[in-house]
Amino acid sequence: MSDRVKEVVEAIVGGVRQALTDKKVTQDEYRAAVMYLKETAENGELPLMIDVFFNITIVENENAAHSGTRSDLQGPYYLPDAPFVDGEIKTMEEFEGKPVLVRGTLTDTSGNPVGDAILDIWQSTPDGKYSGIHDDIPVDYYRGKVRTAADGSYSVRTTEPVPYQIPAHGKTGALLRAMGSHTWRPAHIHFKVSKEGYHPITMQAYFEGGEYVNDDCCSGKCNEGQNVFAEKYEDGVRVMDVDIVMDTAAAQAAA
Ligand code: MBD
Ligand code: FE
Repeated sequence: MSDRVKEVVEAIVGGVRQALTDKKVTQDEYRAAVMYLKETAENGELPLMIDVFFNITIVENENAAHSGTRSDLQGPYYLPDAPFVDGEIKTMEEFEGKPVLVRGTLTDTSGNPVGDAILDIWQSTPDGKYSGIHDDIPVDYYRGKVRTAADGSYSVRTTEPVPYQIPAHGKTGALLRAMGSHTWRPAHIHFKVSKEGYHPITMQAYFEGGEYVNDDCCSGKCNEGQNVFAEKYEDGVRVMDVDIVMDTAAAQAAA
């Protein structure tokens, strides 16, 4: 384990030193950057800043090592203790969110159903807040776990998310703007899918044609289109068929 820490940290230090050399970074610039990171941490934004720039690389590592549904950004706002819900994620009525039924089937890479798996789902409020993190929104809103049935199926109702702006007035937003970038992500629903014996999947679902689907501030490519869902309605309710394929843990070991 400590071999792993040594190996990875030495590689990161080497990469950063190389960048500082290449760019001839001065004492003043270096000190300003250290203070910037200090303030970012004091404001609780270090996970956000790190994820904006680096989570995409971890996603690429995962996708190179596994088959099945493509992995995607987790982002800084996952909380493991969301409640199990009975078919419906609690959302706030004041937003009058459009209902959406998220449903699908979980299978393994051979097409067999994967029952009794847990889908842990989370999304932001329409004004870009995550429960349990921002503004004292109770943690049982906009988050919920469901279990797949024996045939691998699941379904859960929620409300449609809208394009999401990362906390724009903090250090991360200011840095992105200083770089000439913006602070928006496409509307998205997060999922973590897990079952013992399978490689867990962290993924997101996006909406076809939605703003920022191809211009995510987190360098995301929105999974190269694979988890982008077209508009489809049943009885006036938008449905998203999010079928998911899990790689086995054995395949992971062999990879
Ligand atoms: C988010 O809500 C998010 O999903 C990601 C990937 C990064 C920052 C905020
Ligand atoms: Fe998010």
